[in-house]
Amino acid sequence: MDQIKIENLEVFAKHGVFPEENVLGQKFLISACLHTDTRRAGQTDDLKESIHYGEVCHFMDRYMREHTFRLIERAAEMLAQELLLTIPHLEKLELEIKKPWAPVGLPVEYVSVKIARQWHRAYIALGSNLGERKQYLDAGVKALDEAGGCSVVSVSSWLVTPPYGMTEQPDFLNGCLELKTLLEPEELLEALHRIEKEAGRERTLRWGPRTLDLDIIFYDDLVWESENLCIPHVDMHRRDFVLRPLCEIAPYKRHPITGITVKEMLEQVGEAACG
Ligand code: PH2
Ligand code: MG
Ligand code: MG
Repeated sequence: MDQIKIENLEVFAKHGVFPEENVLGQKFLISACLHTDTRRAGQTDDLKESIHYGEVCHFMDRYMREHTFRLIERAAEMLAQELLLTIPHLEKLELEIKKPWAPVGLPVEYVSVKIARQWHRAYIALGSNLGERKQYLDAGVKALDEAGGCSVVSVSSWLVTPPYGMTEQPDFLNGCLELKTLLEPEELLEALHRIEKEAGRERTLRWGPRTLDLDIIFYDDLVWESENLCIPHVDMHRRDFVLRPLCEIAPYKRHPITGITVKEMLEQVGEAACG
């Protein structure tokens, strides 16, 4: 991806662990590397197709002056998040905050913190087979779109599917959505659990009936396994009720381990079902 760079923007602000720093203030130098596709702007000569670096400078200056944090880690974290949420076309950001007058008591050019933060793309499968199924799924989409650092990009249609696995339970309503998120996988899982809980989900039977089930299918091209989370979802390639709606919104997305597209996985599941 292309980059737009801002080097050593000078800001006077009051971040610091010592109370004097929060009163007197001092100089900070901010450098940002903005990752964005500049091709459209390059072709059209239209600023709206790119990132206005002047706006970004003023945004950073205002944010740094209007907030006071103890740590430059916190200042960088918060500023990076606000920039990604606010600036259109900004996909990824490297941000360095330097403190040239840091109260170290020794001659030092500066101390700094440098972080990289970015938007991730996740695909989430939704399912419900208790009560007002459509309302639960719609509420799930809304809650995800409103969750901090999350934005729903596209949603499949809702499909009625017979129960898979434990078959003695009501039919499901299933669908999938694409999510833009600043959350890391484990944070995203926590957010999904919170939303399931708010939909009255009670975890009694594994694979039992539920008001709302939200599963991470893909997260970028990440392959990840931990105690409570496996990405890609372990059984997705066998599940018609995941692949059919997912194929509506991401037919050519490839499984990061097998390299097989969603469309191909769906065809394979169909063939297996036909014997
Ligand atoms: N979810 C399960 C188990 N079985 N069957 C269908 N049709 N739809 C589901 O969402 C589903 C299921 C466990 O999460
Ligand atoms: Mg599930
Ligand atoms: Mg689940």
